[in-house]
Amino acid sequence: MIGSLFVTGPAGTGKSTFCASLKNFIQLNDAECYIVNLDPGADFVPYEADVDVREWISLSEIMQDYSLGPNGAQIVASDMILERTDEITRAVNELGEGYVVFDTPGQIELFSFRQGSMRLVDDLTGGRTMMSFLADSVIASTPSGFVSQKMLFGSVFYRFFKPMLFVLNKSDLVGSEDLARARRWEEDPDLLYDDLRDEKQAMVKEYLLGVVRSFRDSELTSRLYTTSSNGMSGFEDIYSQMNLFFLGGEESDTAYKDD
Ligand SMILES: Nc1nc2c(ncn2[C@@H]2O[C@H](COP(=O)(O)OP(=O)(O)O)[C@@H](O)[C@H]2O)c(=O)[nH]1
Ligand SMILES: [Mg+2]
Repeated sequence: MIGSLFVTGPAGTGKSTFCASLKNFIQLNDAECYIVNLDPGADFVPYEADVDVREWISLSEIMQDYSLGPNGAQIVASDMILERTDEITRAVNELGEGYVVFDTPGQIELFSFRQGSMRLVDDLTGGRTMMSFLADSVIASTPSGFVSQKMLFGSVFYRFFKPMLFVLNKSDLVGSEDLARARRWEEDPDLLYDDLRDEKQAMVKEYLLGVVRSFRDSELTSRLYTTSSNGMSGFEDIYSQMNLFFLGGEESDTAYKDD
């Protein structure tokens, strides 16, 4: 494995589609890329997985065996992935040389907020990993929506403490001006602060402004990536960050500073 990228984010932000497009993009650039599906609950994924946890874990069997509904079964399935880590790691290690992209469960909490996921990430990759957090471009196009997505990004970042790309996916659904403004918000928390003050006149204002101040003070800002998984745009930036981080060169532009 050259290195890996874990694709996290809330349900429906396009994680699985992003994995498929990133693999296509990397292969079109004459490098090898494999996808590992870590979502046992996926009915359908828009790619042919090179390693698939559904080979070991079946949600419908769990529902039957433990008399659980789909939500309970998803939680049991997450724990079963941990029990099967050795077998899944062996399958990952048998893949050829190249990048490995990990698709994570639809619901963010089943991966990002489960005890044991940090260990899983290191076991599966030997620590050779970057992460990405996919947010929804439409939600992130208002100042308060942007802050809410950024807080989620921050909470995933502080779980894993890996180099992490903040990505607005589905960029095809908003105008280029909205994307440009979101990029400026990421680079300049003072501008986000001003725009937020204009948007929110209500009580929550002080709370949200405090959060933005903390982005600025904690330096939890880096660069915003925008992609359209449907339109296959924005992947050159993601791929070049992966190359920079794993193959050397300049310091890559992630919200991660290791001293
Ligand atoms: N317009 C648009 N739709 C997208 C994009 N990426 C994914 N989708 C759609 O969003 C829905 C959810 O995508 P999926 O990849 O399953 O999301 P996941 O739950 O995060 O894995 C599907 O209907 C996709 O076709 C995108 O970049 N633009
Ligand atoms: Mg998915």
